[in-house]
Amino acid sequence: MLDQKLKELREQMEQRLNQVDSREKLSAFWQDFLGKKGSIADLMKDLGTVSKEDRPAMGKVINEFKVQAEQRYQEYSERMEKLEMAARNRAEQVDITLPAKKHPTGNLHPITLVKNQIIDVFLGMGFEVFEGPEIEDDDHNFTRLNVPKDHPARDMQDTFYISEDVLLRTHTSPGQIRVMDMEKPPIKVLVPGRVFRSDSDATHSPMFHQMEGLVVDKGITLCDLQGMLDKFVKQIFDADVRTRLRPSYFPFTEPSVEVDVSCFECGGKGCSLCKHTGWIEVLGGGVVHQNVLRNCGIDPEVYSGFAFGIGIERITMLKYGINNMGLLFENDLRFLKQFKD
Ligand code: 2NL
Repeated sequence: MLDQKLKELREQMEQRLNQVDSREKLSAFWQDFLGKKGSIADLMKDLGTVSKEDRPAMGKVINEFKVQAEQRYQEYSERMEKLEMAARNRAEQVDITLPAKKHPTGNLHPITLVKNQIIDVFLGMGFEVFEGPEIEDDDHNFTRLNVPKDHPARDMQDTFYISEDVLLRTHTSPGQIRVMDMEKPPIKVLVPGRVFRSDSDATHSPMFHQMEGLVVDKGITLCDLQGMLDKFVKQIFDADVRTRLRPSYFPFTEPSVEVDVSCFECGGKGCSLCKHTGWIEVLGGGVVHQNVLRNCGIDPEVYSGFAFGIGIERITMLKYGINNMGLLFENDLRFLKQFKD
């Protein structure tokens, strides 16, 4: 009797297990077979009807069946876990080949880009960078730079005065005066910054950007200036541009020079960029005037120096082929976004 029941239960168990495809069905299987009111518990109860002699052997068989059912349950439990994990992985799968969402980013202003490029070139030559104040006094901006009292640059027409002797710096040179006040030679410094002149038309902005350099040491000559600036323009414009110096005049340098580069557009043959001269003026400089050194407590019998001034707007326009300076100050995003690198 019990033998027969056991055989049927074995078949039923395999049938049920074959249908198990979820945790719920597996739970139901456990309830029906191994639960308190399940088939195996029923078998145990039926054991009472078996004769005393057969009872131990029968009990052993039922127990073995129970262990077997538990093992099968365990197997399916693990199988369900694997299936669930696989289903979850499928559901949560991400396409790693999908391009990332682009975050809108800003970019540096072309003037800042060029300022940084110029600084990089001179850092490579061993210069240090110093920034002076934008509000200066007449003494640092003019007097100690050997600009005479009657010089037109000092005129109210050209300079923004805050009071009789306080003004917006007209060049970054007062910054170098401050460096010479603080440090003894050798000095090798680059001074970038905003400068102000009371001038406003298509080619002049009342605020523009300058970068001046100053080198003071024993035995510095105009040749050192030419050599360094030649290396500079080759790195900023093109490796095969040439330079030439033309005589010029600044109150703070003697001799003074304008530095031209051979036209990087036409190679010197003549085009509209170089106005058919083959040369483009890029900056001014010279040998530091002895009066300027003396005004900073540096003995011109022992030391000499060179200085130069670069207009950053001008270099930016030349480098990027910008024909209208206004574009650099209008902050039209359609213009500025073109400098994203
Ligand atoms: C230009 C010309 C120049 C200087 C700047 C300078 C500074 C000191 C002493 C002597 Cl502390 N010179 N600066 C010298 C010559 C030219 O700038 O055309 N800039 C846009």
